[in-house]
Amino acid sequence: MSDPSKTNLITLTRHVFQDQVEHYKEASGDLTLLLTAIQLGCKFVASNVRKASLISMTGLANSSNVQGEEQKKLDVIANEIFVNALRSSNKVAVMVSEEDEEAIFVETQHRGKYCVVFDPLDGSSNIDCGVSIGTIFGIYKVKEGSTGQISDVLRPGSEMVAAGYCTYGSCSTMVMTTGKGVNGYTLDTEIGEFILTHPDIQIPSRGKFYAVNEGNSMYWDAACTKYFHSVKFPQEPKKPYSARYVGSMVADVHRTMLYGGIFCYPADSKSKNGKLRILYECFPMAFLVEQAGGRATTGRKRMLDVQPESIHSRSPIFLGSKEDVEEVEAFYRAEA
Ligand code: P6P
Repeated sequence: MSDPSKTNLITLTRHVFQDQVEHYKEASGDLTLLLTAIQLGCKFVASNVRKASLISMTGLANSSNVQGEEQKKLDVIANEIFVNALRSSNKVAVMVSEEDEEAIFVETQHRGKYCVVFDPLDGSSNIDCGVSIGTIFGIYKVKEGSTGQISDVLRPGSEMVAAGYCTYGSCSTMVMTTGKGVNGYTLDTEIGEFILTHPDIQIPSRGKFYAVNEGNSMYWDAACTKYFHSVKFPQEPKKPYSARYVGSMVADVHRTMLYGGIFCYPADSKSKNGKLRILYECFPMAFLVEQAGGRATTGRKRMLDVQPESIHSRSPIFLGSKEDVEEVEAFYRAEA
């Protein structure tokens, strides 16, 4: 009998379908098909990211997005790839992209029952120097009786039905949840399939790493300043944490998911609501972290309980190992 790991490949599609049959017997299969469209987008982007320098796809697209950020050529390409893949799936009613100022309402003949919020190429400022970047997505089901309107996406993250990210780095790994735990799938570029490589990811209850942009330290509030001081100058016999910060959320969160520790983008005196966007950065990552046994907070409130005011609203976020995040919350309670 040959090695089953080599002859009984569990692809993402097979695994999601198995999950659907086992846990969602009444499911129509629409979410599975939608996730297939997202997979296509990630495979296409992975291919373009890998050869960006070879096909002069690095550099600027001479345009800027709704965030006022200069768009990279790959930002524009990735966004169009995902919008087309989602529309042609016929499973989507509303799309929100980091790259588009307004939500996209899918025309009737292609409309489905899901809403997808996504950042097609997060961390794209790192493209030109080859640092890992990624795609982040979250999925809501339209509300009962709705055919797709803005209120279907301006909802707490706790109402998401699925979320995930795909890293584009030394390998392309899709990490995803449909509400029954978290699994990781690595892209085998030779057969074009995401293969189950990280079943049932569990974040360690405490880590040894902290990830934050220390360049913002002078702007931090008291709770934040005291927390990071506590992990850098701990009382005996505790040892200091190690600093790890890529500046690409998908890379920093992926390390936190696998190794434990804490990833933070706090609010500060120059960014009152922090930098990261609630719908397509904070919520999907918070959903994944909680499903893997971790915790995600704004410092004062469970991240997934936040009610976004607009599709590009921002929030402070601290996520990762449960005990590490609980320590941050204790510092914020003490300063309340
Ligand atoms: P800073 C990338 O631009 C991004 O949106 C996230 O991927 C990343 O975590 C954050 O911004 C980095 O921001 O201010 O530390 O460069």
